[in-house]
Amino acid sequence: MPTCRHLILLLGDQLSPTLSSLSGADPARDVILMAEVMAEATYVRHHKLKIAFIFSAMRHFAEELREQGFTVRYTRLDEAGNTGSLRGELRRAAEALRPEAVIVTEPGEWRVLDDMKGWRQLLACPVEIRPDTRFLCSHREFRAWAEGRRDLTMEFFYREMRRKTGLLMEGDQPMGGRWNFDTENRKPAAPDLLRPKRKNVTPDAITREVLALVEDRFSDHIGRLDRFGFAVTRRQAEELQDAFIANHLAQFGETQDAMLSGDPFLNHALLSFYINIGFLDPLAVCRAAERAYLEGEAPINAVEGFIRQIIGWREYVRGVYWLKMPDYVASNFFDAHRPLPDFFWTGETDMACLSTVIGETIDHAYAHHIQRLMVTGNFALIAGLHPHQVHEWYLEVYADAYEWVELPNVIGMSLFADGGLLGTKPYAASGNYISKMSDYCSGCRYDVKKKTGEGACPFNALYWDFLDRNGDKLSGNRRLAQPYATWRRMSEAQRQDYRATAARFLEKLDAGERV
Ligand code: FAD
Ligand code: DLZ
Ligand code: SF4
Repeated sequence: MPTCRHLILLLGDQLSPTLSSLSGADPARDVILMAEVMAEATYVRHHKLKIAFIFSAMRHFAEELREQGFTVRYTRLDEAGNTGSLRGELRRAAEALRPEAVIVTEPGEWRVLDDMKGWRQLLACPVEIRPDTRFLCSHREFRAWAEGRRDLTMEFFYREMRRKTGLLMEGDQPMGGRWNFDTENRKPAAPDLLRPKRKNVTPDAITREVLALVEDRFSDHIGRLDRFGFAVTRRQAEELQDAFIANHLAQFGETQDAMLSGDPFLNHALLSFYINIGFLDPLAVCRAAERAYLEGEAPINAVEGFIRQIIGWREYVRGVYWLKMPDYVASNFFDAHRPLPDFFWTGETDMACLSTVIGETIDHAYAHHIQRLMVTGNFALIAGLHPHQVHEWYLEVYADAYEWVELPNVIGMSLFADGGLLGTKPYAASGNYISKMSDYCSGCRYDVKKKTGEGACPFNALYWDFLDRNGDKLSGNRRLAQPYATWRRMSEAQRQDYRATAARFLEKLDAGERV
């Protein structure tokens, strides 16, 4: 005789009361299964903060469900008998509870979905995989949008999402008369002592227990736990959302692309962690931002820019991921093979931009978009680092990283390893961009103004060397016509100088010398 009707498996990034697998759930007849498992914590070696955040959020969410009357079967990582994998825990629970059916919401990673498809054979009952309705755009809708298009320009997808949601719309026209206010969002920033400080959530007893567990079991993973300040309940995440809208949204646009030493967060939302695990509903976050605009509390450039990231980029990269997987993960358009340098794990490099961004990543499991794209990503691109190693690094070190969102951002947007499916040109830049958008260069051993030779900023020679090395693949790209024209106008001696400077730098890098 079955001892429960449905066994509902919730994953660590499925902590939403509105989750499709919970729809129709009956506390009297159904059992919810949640499991902390080694396989999920180590398939890449996640940052300690990320593991602690997810485990604590899972434990708090299980409590919330119990308060609603649900029976939650929760496996802790250190519990005796923990099989170490999702399928193992599901089988153990199914053998004990003999459900009529297992219900799950589709996962955010292809590898888990692939495994799930074999669960029917594993269990003595049917497995129902429901769509993840927390996204605005279903797989079917995205496929229909993408079908027959020569290029998948995000901007056009974004306009569809604006129309679909009605966000910042007046009838069928965009509020403010334009769809996109990005030209107003590219300013550098100055230190601002009056910028409101971020609220850290003080760890409670549940989190403290998790922190001790993570320190004990994952001591060799990257990161430190002493600054743990993540929200671990939905209520806490909502408070952080409200604080962002009240204190930072108005300035979000103008400092969006800026980078400042000692101010890793600027006016960014720091909400991706909570949106991605399901504590915050993306549409509700956007509606709250829209309200701030309508009430005159934040300007259109900030609010439009913020909403575009969520209903535009976030939905779009998910669409691309499911459209292109499983082959997408092996993309390597430039045939880049250089291994990831050790300093990606320690921040120990003389390049101040990289040591700052990697150091902040180690401290917070966070870096903002331009740091990820134009510092670490740009370096990986122009130094020819292997896309798969770069992808795994991003998946490990950021607390908001799940493959559906991380992979297209890394493989597509940052490394152009998909050959231009997601972006129209690679985001390659010399030191000049970093110098313009940050204060990093003033504290650097290298000279950003020096183009070649000893002491020159490595980004300068690597940038030209990258264009030169990949001329056969890129010189026909209309958006790169100007840099290629500049390269051709240089004297052969100058071009050789760039090539030689880049080669010397890459030799040192390959030899494991400090750079
Ligand atoms: P804000 O800059 O304040 O933006 C607001 C929200 O918009 C974010 O919370 C996020 O939900 C959404 N958003 C913004 N940009 C993107 C984007 N490009 N793709 C998807 N959503 C976006 N984002 C992740 O959530 N997980 C990742 O693993 C991840 N990896 C990235 C790797 C690279 C190389 C790059 C260039 C970007 C990556 N991003 C990733 C996108 C973006 O950098 C983060 O979403 C953002 O930095 C999160 O911080 P925030 O909440 O302060 O965002
Ligand atoms: C990231 C993560 C980690 C570190 N640990 C767990 C876990 O122990 N149990 C779990 O259910 N989920 C975990 N997750 C999140 C999953 O890896 C995530 O659900 C899949 O990658 C699909 O997005
Ligand atoms: Fe980075 Fe070059 Fe500036 Fe140094 S000089 S911080 S390496 S961009």
